[in-house]
Parts: sequence; structure tokens; C-alpha cells
Amino acid sequence: MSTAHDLRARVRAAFDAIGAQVDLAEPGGPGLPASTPVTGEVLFTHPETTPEQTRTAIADAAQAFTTWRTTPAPVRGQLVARLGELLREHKADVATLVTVEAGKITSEALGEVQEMIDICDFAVGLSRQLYGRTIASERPGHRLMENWHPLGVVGVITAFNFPVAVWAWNTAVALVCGDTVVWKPSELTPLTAIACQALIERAASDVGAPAHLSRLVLGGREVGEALVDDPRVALVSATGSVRMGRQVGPRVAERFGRVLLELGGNNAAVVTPSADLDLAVRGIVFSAAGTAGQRCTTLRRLIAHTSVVDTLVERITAAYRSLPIGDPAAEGTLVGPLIHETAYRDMVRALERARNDGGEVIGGERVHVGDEATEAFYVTPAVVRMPAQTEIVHNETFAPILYVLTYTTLDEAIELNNAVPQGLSSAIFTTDVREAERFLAADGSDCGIANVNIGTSGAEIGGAFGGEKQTGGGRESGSDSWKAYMRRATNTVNYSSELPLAQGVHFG
Ligand code: UN1
Repeated sequence: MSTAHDLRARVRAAFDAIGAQVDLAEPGGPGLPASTPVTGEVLFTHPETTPEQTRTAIADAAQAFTTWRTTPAPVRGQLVARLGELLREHKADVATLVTVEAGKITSEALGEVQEMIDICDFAVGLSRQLYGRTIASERPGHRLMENWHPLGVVGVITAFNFPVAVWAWNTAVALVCGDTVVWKPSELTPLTAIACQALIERAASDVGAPAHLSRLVLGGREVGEALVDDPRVALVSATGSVRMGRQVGPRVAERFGRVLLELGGNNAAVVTPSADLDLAVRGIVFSAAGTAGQRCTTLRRLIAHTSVVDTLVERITAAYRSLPIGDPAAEGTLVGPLIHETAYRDMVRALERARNDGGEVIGGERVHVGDEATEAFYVTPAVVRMPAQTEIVHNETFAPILYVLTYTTLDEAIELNNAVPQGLSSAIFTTDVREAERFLAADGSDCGIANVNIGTSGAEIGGAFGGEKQTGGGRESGSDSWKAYMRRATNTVNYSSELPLAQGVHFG
């Protein structure tokens, strides 16, 4: 079992390798704590950004924007290409920090850094593909077209559970789009953020890009508010809880800023009688128990046909019993810790409520890992057979709880899938093409992500990522999500010597 001493040494080694120049003080000193869920201890304290310094960071990013917006997009892409190279070089270092701060198992931490590399590759290609349209004009001698221009400063607010990939989705795309970035990471993951900031600054200096294209601000609510309320921040891209989104959305809208929200999910998988159950069980276990249930794409509801539910629950619980739970840095571990005590308390409360509603809970117990790990919260993932979808099933509890519901007709399954207020991810396991297509159709899943024969989590960066309803409606990452980071200008050019008016209007 890793000790706090080991973890500190790993952080220092990763910082040295990356070249992060921040004073990491031992706990007890001034500044904000950087803790680890692995042992539940504070590892370091680090400097805090004041709201005043946040405003300065925004001013710097706004200033940098004035030159960056006219830098040709393919040249902007070179910065992101360099960031991608540095991430390849420091993949293991960044992953170590992700494991220490977010408690992800090594393979998932490496996967998260790979997701950063992937989005850098994507954004570099995008830097030569920022296309507008040419539209047929109704007037002779006129050309009608769309031009996409950089937007300004993008405020990026990220959550603890993907402490680096979500920053990279936003930053890689924003930078090639000609925007500059101010990043407020979760207070729970400052170390990964400091490391990423060091890498982007190095990439900028290596390619001769202007300073201040990407700034980091570390702190709590006040720092976030300074970002949200500042009219120089053209777009606020925020990932986190629905509660956070409810505050950020209206505040940014109040000043007519743009928001891109990626909030909670309450993702379901439908398993039909024709499903390949081996495949379904594997997909379900990864999506429900992986990352200790702390992805926004985590599978939280299983909607099983009555003919397969017993077998399915039996196989899932058997798989759960064999999952190695413990030190996320140790080889073979598949389930690491919950992020903190509050997450654990929320899980206990949710399970209590489910029991009160008649739910049959299997698993969901605290596991003590190592001698010193009294402040760390490791749990066995829980499966809860519910007699009905009560209110607790409609809540997102950020922990490994899989509620099991049953259905008899596909219509019923789709209704259950869509019954929750969130709309991020969904899946169907079936070998029947009609069922699969129906799930993906307009009257099928209402989520931003709908999959067939894979789980709800682990999306590739090439697609647009985000969801509907309380998930916030934003789309990040691949496909044409870049459009959220740019402004569109419609241009009509008259190259004739006449002045015909649109809609046949005559004037004088
Ligand atoms: C998140 O949990 O905020 O699809 C992002 C996935 C990852 C991204 C999750 N690629 O699970």
C-alpha cells in the first residue's frame, strides 16, 4: 500500500520530470491543501490565486487573444502539436499525478492522458479544417458565406474526476480556434493542473507562441465566480454537478456570455433477451464499477428484461466479488478509492434510501485498505435490485451504485431510460437490429450519447461529448464541437454594380 511519504515522492519526481516550478510546501503551511484519496491525507499545500489575480489572469488572456486571433489557425495548431508531443513524453508522469490526486487506477490514469493526446491530434487536424459554408444567394452578383472567427477568452472549469482530459478537450480545441484560456480546476486536483500548466507553457515557449495563452487559477468559489462574472470571458465551459451548472448558467447568461455545460448524468443500459450476456456483463462491470463509479458517464441504472435479469445480476455480482479493490497504483487493482468522505457518506445515504424503498442491496460496504488508510474511503461496488424507480434512482450519486430495474416491452425500457432528469449517456445490449435501431431513433434514448453493445462510459474523443436535459446541452471534444468555441459571421458580398434588395423589396 502506498504511504503518504511514497505519494509525496512520486509527486515530486513527476514535477521534476515535467519541470513544474511550483513551491510545494509540506502540510500545515499557508496556502491550499493538495490531498490524495489514496490515503486520505493532505500531501502538500500550494499557493492560492486570489480573485484579484484571477482578474489579472483574465486580462492577460484577453491581451494575448488580440494577437492569437490573427495567428493563422495551422500555426496555432503547431502549439497544440507540441503539447501533444510533451504529453506523449510525460504520459507516465501526468498519469502518476492523476492516480495520486483522483485515485484512478494506473491503466485508467494512462487512458486519461491518452485522451489528452488524442484530442491534441484531433485539434491539430482541425486547425486546417475550420470550414465555413458558401450559400447560394437569391440575388445576382452576390455571394453569401459564413466565416468562423475566434471568440475570445474561454473560462474552463473542470471537475476532479477527469482532472486533465476535460481541460485538454477544451484547451486544445479553443487554442486552434484562436481563443485563449483561463482554467479553474477542481480544488481537489491542483497538482495535475499545475503539471499541465507547466507543459502548455513549455509548449508555447518551444514554438514561440505568445505567453499567457493559457492561464491557471487555483482556488475555490470566489475564483470561479471571478471567472463566471467577468465580461471578458466570452465562453464559460463548465464540467461538474447540476447544482454548479444551475448557478453558472444563469450568471453567465445574465451578462450574455456563452456557456457550455457538461453536468451530471444518470446513465442506463438496457439489456434485451437477445443480448450477448458475456459481452453485456463485461461492458456493465466496467461502466458501473470502473473509476469507482466516479465518471459522469458511469452506468447507474440497469434496465434488464425480466427473462435475463436474474442471470445478469448473478453474473455481475460474481464479477464484483472478484474485483481487486485497493491502492490504485498497485498492479492488478481495478477499483480505487472514492474521492473523499463526503462521497462515501452520500453513497451510504443513497443505499439507505434505496433500502427504505424496498431495494435489495448487494455490496456497497466500506473496505479498509492498508494500515494508515483510515481517512481513505474504499468501497465494494453495489448492485441494488429496485422494485420500482423511486426518487433515489433519479438522483446521481457519484459512487459505484448500480440500480437494477426490469421491463417487459422495449417501449417500457426506453421510457425508463428517459425517465430521469439527466440525459448524458445510455446503451442497449441486443443482437436484434430492430431493437438497436429503435433505441437510437428519435423516439428512442433521449441522451447525448446512445451506444449499442458497449457500456455508457469510455467515449472516444472523435465524437461530440455531452448530453441533454439537466446534463446541460453542451458538446465538447470531437465532431463539430469546435463551433461552440468560435463566433460565426454571415457575409454577403455584392460584386455587381446593381443593388437588388433581398425578398424583392423596392426602396426608392
Ligand atoms: C467525465 O466523466 O466528465 O466517456 C468525462 C468517458 C470519458 C470522459 C468522461 N471519455 O467516460
